[in-house]
Amino acid sequence: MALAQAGTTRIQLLAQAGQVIAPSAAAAPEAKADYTLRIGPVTVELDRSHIISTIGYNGTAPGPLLRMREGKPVTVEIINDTDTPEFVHWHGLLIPSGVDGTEEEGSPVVPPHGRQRVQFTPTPAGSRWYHSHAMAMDDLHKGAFTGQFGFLYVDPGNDPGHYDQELFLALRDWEPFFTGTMDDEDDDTHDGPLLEKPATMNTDPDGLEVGSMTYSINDKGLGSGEPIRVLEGQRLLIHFLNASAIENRRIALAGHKMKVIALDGNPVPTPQALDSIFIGAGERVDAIVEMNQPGVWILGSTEKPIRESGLGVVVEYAGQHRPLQWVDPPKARWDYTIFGAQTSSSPQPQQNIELIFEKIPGGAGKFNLWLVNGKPYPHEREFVLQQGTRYRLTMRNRTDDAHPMHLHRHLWELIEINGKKTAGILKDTVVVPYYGRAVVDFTADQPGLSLFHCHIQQHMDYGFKALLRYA
Ligand SMILES: [Cu+2]
Repeated sequence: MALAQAGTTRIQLLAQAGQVIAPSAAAAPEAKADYTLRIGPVTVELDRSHIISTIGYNGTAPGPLLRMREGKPVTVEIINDTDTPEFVHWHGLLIPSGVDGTEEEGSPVVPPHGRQRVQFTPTPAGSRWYHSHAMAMDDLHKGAFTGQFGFLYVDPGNDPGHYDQELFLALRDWEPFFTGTMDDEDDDTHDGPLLEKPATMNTDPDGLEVGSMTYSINDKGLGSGEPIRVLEGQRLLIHFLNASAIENRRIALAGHKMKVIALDGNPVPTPQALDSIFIGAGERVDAIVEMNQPGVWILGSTEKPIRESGLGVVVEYAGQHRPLQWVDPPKARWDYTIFGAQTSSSPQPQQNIELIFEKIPGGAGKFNLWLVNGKPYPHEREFVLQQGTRYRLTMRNRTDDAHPMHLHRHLWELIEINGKKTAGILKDTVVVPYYGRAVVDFTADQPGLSLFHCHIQQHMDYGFKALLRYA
């Protein structure tokens, strides 16, 4: 492909994910920051009848796409124009605790009407993102429920660029509310026996969870905003992000297969072309799509009510005036292991850490309480790592929800999902199936505090987190 030729389209499409900030472009003359993020009120016009008032970065939600070069140090100026203390977390980057934007790790707060400057060296290359790490508790106008999220792409030194268009698409829900009836897609996560189902169940009534009825991809609901315009024969590289504070999602591009080449920004050993893709909250999936089915199609949620409430975007081939089409993809279970290698080239773990997840229905007053190894956050000094040691985390999910579990500042390798073995898949977040099990290995090579938590904001706020520390 001709890079110069694709350039115009690329920038045009990036604009859908907020403005592109190139290094130095946004810094004030007196400040030498490479990037500036200003936290403040934004309005998001999902469509003509849904205009959301929330908090975002630089006047948009999603915030600007930040492109950084792997290994090249950057300075980011964060300005907080709100009355709320904030934290900007750099999800998926291997950077020190002090700049990770996480209160529990001791990162400094961005004070209300104050500013903060952070410096770090972005690594590894790939699709990362940034978002508020503030607690929300019972306030649905805080933390990840707001529009404070954006893509961060760390460019490798040598991008082969075998694609004609590059898109950054974030899945979102809006206008969250508390509800006693959650209907989610967690069934999708199961492909095997209920290995962790307790023999006796707590049958107390569940506390309130958070739901939504308004959705978008980036800042537009399905049918509003510009379609993704393609030419027959093009190859799209799509960077998907599930920026939801609430739920895991499954998406499909009607009429097309999407070839998954990277998970959480890290290339997978065995790319797979699939009819639909499951993305846990906080996860990223990179996919290549061959545009070989002329027509006008929907790319969106596989759940009809969610798609029809906004979670989708139109993909339109040039010169096509056919009606908009959706085709349900075949039902499938999500199975990370199909992207893996047969054997791992990593060292064997030296120590095992068991992590048992439990839910106390209504244990936090109106809400559920979430336990890691029998207690909610904070733990005392349970999880102390020795630098250089390779650890195996065995996550046992004894709850009826699938939880997208995230470890800050480290990459882990998937070893086993519900008893199925795999190797070579590097991630920072993994959806642990309901009543299921996930096993991951990682090397303790990032001294400092590291937060481990469920990426569902409410679960994290009500106990579902733990700090890993170094001896
Ligand atoms: Cu959770």
